[in-house]
Amino acid sequence: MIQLTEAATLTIQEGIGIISINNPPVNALGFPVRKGIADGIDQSVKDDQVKAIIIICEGRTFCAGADIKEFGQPPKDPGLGDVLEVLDASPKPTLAAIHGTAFGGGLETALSCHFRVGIPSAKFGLPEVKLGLLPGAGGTQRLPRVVGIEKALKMIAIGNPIGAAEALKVGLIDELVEGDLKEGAINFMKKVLAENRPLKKVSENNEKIEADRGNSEVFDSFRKSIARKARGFDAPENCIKAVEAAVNLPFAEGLERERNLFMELMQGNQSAAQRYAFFAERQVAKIPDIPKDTPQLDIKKVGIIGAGTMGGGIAMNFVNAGFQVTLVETKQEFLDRGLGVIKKNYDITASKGKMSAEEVESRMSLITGTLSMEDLADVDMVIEAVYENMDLKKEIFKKLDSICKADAILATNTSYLDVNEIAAVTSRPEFVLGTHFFSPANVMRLLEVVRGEKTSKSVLATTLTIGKKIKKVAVVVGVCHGFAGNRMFAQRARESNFLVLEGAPVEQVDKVIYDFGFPMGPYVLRDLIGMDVGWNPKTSSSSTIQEIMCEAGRLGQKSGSGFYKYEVGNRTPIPDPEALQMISDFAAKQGYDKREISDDEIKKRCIYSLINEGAKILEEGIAVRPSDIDIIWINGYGWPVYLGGPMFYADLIGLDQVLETLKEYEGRFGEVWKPAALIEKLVGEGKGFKDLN
Ligand code: 3H9
Repeated sequence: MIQLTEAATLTIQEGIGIISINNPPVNALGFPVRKGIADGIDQSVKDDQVKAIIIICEGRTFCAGADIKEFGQPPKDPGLGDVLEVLDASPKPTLAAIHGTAFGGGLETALSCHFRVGIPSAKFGLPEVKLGLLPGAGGTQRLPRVVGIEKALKMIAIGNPIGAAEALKVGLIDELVEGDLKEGAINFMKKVLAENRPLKKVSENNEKIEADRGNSEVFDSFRKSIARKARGFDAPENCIKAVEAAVNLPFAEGLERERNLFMELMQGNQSAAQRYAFFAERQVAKIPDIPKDTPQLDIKKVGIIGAGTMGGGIAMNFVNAGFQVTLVETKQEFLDRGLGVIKKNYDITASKGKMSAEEVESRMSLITGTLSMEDLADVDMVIEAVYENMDLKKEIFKKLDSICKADAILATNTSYLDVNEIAAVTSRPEFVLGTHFFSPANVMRLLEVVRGEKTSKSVLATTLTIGKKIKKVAVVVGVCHGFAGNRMFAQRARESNFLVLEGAPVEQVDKVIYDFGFPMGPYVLRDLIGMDVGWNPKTSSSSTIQEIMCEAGRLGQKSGSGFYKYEVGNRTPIPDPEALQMISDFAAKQGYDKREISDDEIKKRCIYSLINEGAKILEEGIAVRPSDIDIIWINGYGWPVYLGGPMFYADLIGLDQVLETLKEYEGRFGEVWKPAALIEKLVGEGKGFKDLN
C-alpha cells in the first residue's frame, strides 16, 4: 500500500490500482484528497502492472463535494478542475465505486471516470445551487452528456439528489453492486478488461445533447417552471446558463464558461450567505455547556395532548419518524376530527404518488387516540399542544406529573408563555421544557427548543436528538415572552402597523417585504392566518386596526375580505380601497398625519427592528449565538436564505450603518428604537455579529 497523502492510499490488487480516500467526516475534496487522487492516477498510469483504476472511499460516504471550508481561502494547487483533467485523460479505464453520497465535486469526480458503480442506498447529486453556487469542476458540462438536458437541469439548477435505482435508469451509473462494494467494483473492472470495453469518456460524448443545439425552448420552459421557487436567487440562472453552454459550445469552451459563471457566484454575497447558513444550521446543535457525550434518554413512545392543527401536525412528525404516538383529546368528536385531518393529509400525499396506501395505513396504525390522560402513563415524552392559556397548561402539567413515568420528558408547545412557571407546578422541573413548533407543524422545519431555568442537560440533549429524528432544525432558546422568533416578529408587526397608520398603503408595505425576499408581506400573511387569531369579540372596542377589521367581519381570506379582497375559491389578494379607507379613518381619529413613506424607510423599519431585537435577545442570552437567530428566521419566518438571516444581513450592511439608523429612528419615533447595548459595543470595537458566532 502506498500512502499518497494523509487522506489517500494506493493499493494494487489483481492488476487494479485502488485509490482509497479517507478524509472524515464526509471525504470532502480538500487539498490532501485532490492531491491524493492526482498522484494516485499518475502513479497508476505509469505502473505497467496496473491495468485499471478504481476510486473508492472509506467511512460513511463517497466524496460529498469540495471542502466548503476552503472557499474564500487562497487556492491550493492542484485545483479540483486540474485533478479531473488528469482523470479525464487517463489512458487506463477508471471507475468510481460509490456509497453514501456522491455530491458536488464528488459526483464531478465520478463523472470524470469512464465508469461508475454504486450500492443501492447511494445518492447522487449536484447540490451546489443550494450553496448559491454551480458545479464548478465540469459538472454542468458532463452531467447533461450523461443524463440528458432535462434531467441535468433539474439536478443542477434545483439541486435535489437522485437514488441509485434512478441513477442506473438514467445512465449515471453502469451497475448496481448488491454485495461488498470493493469486490463488486473489482469484478466490474475485470469484466471491462476481459471484454476490452471502449473507454467511455464523458467529455467526448455528445449523443444526448446534440439534438438540442441552438434550441432555447427547453431552457426557457425550465426557467418558467422554477421561476417561483428561484425568485431572488442568482445561482439557478447561472446553472441554467452553464448547461446551455454545455449544449451549445465545444467541451473545452463550455468548461471555461462554467468557470466564469462559477466565479461570478463565488464572489457574490448570496453564496457567502448560503454557505454561512449551511454551517449555521449544523452549528445549532452544538450547545457550549452540553458536551457531545451527555447521557440521553431513550424515547420510543410519545404522547401528544390536543388533536387540533398543531397537535395533529406534531403527531405526524413523530409518526413519520416511526414513533408510537398517543393522541389525547377531551371529546370524541375532537379526536375524530383530528385523526380525520391527519388521515386526509396522508391521503393527499398518497394521491400525489408520494406514499402508498399501505404506508398511509401503517402510519395511521402508529397513532392511538384516547380521551384519557391516564393512557400517558407509559410514554417517554409528552408534548402538550392545547391553546395558549396559562391556567389550563398548569392544570395539565400537574396531572401529567402525577400520571407519567418519573423520567418522562414533559414539553409544552407554547409560543409565548413562561416555561419556568409551567415547570414549577411539577415535582420535576428538570424534565420540563418548551418545544415550539411552527404552523403547519408537519411542514415547517423550525423547532424552538425552550430551555427552562431547571431543564436538565440530559433532557435538553435528548430533545435536540428527537428534533433531528423528526427532521426539524432544533434551535435552543431561553425563556422570555415569545422566545427568539416571535419576540422579533412582534417588532416587525409593530412597525408595519405604524407604517400603515402613518400613511403607507398595505400594498406598499407588502410589496417592499415581498421584494426583500420574504414569501409574502405582513398584511397578506395576516389575511392568510386569519384576522381573528388573538381577537376577543367580548372585549373588542374599535381600538386597534385588528379590532375594527374583525368588528366589520373582515376576518381575512376565510371571510373573503381583510386587508385585501378575495374572489371565491381564489387566494390572490386584490387591493381593496374600502380597507384602506377604514385604516385611513382610524389613523385620522388616532391623530396620525398622513404622509408619503419611501420604500427604503419601510424596509429599514421592518428589518432593523428585527436586528435590534435580535441583539437584545443575544445580550440577554436567550439565543446562544447570532447564527442561531438567523437559522430561526430562515426556517420559521421565510427570511431569504440568500441574505443569510437578520444578523448576517446587519453585518452585510455594516453594523455602524445600522446603528446610525437606529439612533435616527430613536430620535424620530422614541424609546422603542433605542439601540441595543450590544450593537453599540460591537460598533465601538469595530466588530460585527459574525465575531460572536
Ligand atoms: C462543490 O462541490 C463545488 C464544486 O462543484 C466545485 C469546486 C471547484 N465541506 O450534514 P452533516 C461537514 S460545493 C466541508 O451533519 P449528514 C458538516 O459541516 C459542495 N464540510 O451530515 C458537518 O461538520 P460538523 C457540494 C462538510 O450525514 C459534517 O460534515 N456539496 C461538507 O446529515 C457532517 O455533515 C454539498 O453541498 C463539505 N462539502 O449529511 C454537500 N459537507 O460535524 C454538502 C459536510 O463539524 N453536504 N460537511 O458539523 C451535505 O449535504 C451533507 O453534509 C451530507 C451528509 C448529505 C453529505
